[in-house]
Amino acid sequence: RIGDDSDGHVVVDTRPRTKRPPLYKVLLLNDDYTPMEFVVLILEQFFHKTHAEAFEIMLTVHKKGVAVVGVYSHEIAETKVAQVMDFARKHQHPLQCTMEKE
Ligand code: NFA
Repeated sequence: RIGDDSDGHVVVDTRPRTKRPPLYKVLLLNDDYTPMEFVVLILEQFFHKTHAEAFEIMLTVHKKGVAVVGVYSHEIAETKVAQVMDFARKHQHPLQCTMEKE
């Protein structure tokens, strides 16, 4: 950090800084048409959830409207969103998947 002391001298912070990249939440959104089993399949296939975990998360989305299904780097989150959106489109389901900075 750079500032100025009382005599007007520039103060430079020389502490080592570790820079962690931001993380992104991947969100699944509820809709009225996508079959529950299809959502469970997506959570198993693309997010490596067990069947019980996948079912629980699917029910949370169904009841609350949205749930975080994973937290990843920007590149991995983008890939997950694209995989889900492509798979849903291929099966003609309106399922929506998005990401947001944590
Ligand atoms: N609400 C959907 C249904 O009743 C199920 C669903 C759950 C859809 C989670 C999208 C996400 N068939």
